Amino acid sequence: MSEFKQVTIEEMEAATERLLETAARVGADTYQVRVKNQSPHCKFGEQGVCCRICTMGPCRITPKAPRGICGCDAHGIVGRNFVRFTAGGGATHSDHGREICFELMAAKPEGPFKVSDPEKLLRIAKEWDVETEGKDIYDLAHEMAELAAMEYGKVRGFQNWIKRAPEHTQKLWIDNEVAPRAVDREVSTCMHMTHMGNSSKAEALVRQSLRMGMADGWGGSMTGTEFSDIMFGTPMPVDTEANLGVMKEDCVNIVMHGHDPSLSEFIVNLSDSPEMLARAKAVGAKGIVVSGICCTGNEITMRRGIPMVGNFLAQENVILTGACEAIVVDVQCIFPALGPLTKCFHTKFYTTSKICQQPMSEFIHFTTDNAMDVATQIVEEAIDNFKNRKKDLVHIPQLKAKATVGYSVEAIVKQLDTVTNSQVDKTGTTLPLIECITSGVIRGAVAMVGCNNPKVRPDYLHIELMKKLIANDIVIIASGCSAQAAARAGLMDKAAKEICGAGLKRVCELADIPPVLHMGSCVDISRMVVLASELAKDSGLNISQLPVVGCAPEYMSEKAISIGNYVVATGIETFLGVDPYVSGSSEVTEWLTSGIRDWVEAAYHIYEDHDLDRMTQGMIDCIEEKRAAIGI
Ligand code: MSK
Repeated sequence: MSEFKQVTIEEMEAATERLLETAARVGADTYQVRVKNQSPHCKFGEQGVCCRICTMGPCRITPKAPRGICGCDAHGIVGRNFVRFTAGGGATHSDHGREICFELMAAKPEGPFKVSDPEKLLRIAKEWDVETEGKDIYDLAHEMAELAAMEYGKVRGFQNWIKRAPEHTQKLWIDNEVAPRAVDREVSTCMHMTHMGNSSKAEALVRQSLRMGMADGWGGSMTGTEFSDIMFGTPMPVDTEANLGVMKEDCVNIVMHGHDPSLSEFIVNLSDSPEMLARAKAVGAKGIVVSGICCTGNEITMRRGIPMVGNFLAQENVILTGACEAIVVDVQCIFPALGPLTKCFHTKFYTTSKICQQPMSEFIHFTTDNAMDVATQIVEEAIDNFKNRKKDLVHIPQLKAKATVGYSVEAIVKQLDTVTNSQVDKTGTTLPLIECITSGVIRGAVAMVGCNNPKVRPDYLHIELMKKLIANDIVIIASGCSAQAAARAGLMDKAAKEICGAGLKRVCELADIPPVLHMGSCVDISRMVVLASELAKDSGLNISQLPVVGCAPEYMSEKAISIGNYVVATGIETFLGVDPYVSGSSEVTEWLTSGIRDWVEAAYHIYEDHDLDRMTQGMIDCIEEKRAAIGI
């Protein structure tokens, strides 16, 4: 085992400073400048008390004007804004899942869309009571994709996936009206409830925001995850690297950004082909490096070991290296700044989805009919662009960390089978992990998720919280940009066991895992709630009794709040490092941080001051309280 080499926040910040010098040289606009231009932020917006749902306003709540023109108070305005924020996130994740269904409908044995994990397809068909006997695997895939797409608009009943939860949890959801109906219906209900002249009662609005989140996590996101696995393979552990240093000065660099795994899979395949490598050599490059940002990056690293060049707030940095031949985006989390920024360099900026069309980009519509043509055009044009580099602008910070990624639920279960020393056969269950937790070798688990955000020192909370938690024998499962922060810092290197407490270090050694497990992209937080459900079912406990908490310390997106709502509604205490614009209503804040516990046995903990020590202690205390409550 190699010696552990951490990459520190200070090193990453110094690398960014150096890249900002290039930005200044070429007159490029960057988010750091725009943050200054936008500061201080609007206080009404920050508190969530600005309403522009009708044209009588906009209305803003102040001590002198405690109600909007329609008479709505701060609680109604904040609650409505919170519901709409969630609907934005839930719709976004779910539409991603729907797109995956359409792609699976187009799968055929000769490709390019194929069934890569037939076992998972059969397993899900059985779960959904679909007859599999004697069916061709592609006929079954098409049938299942059709059924999954129909879930978005089903007229009656709840999302199919909720049957995966323990019965106790399902009952709580149904009894408290947070069980998700059709995905599209929940989005419509959110918009309808919050139209002028409808709901203004905090309790009702918070309840719908949870149900909306549930339609995401136990609906659209779970479909996105599971059907992506069927098409592209269920992730298993694979070694890779992370940080800006994965780009290579003597190679063609193609950076994939966004969330959809499809186009990036084809680009990865093509960039390895002898024809493309020969083309790259012909223009003077030694090879082709494909790397990823945000969740497209997470998808291709989990399945293919493709390196992670950065996360959300690093997207401008990759262009500032001057060595990026093409940045290819699909959907979500794409800065509109990329168009003008790429024009300061030779970088080609491709948008590929009708959902994400941006000025100053080259739009090539990626569909199931032209998948390989689009991938080929992009890779060829990126290679040909190598010769257009402005050599005096090229600077790739030499920061890089090793990582082992690919911890789907299936992979975690398989890997931990090696840890048990029991005589009873526990293979294929979460019981070995439960043993580690009940014996106290591992105190508990934290699901670290979400974006980074300039309101918080970027990646500082992600990385420092994880370091403190693993030092306290708490294992981390991570996804989204949080996972990429961990990987860039070296926390997904198996050698990071060196900075763990003795118990977690021992487990890492026995199971041959890093202390921070990469579980995938944002939609893959559905993997985390499935893992929590399996732990509950195997241990006989309720999910809310498990010493497990969720944390999004630096999130910025609507999707993150939708995620927070389904994680908390699943029964997992959830820690936020950024206020979701609810501080303007004591009632909404009270419901979210306490009242909802009566419905779903968990609530939010909001740390507006993003204080590292308080957040760490809050999570440790929560885990220890849960341990004490079940007598372990
Ligand atoms: S990419 S939603 S910045 S985690 Fe999923 Fe990262 Fe947040 Fe986008």
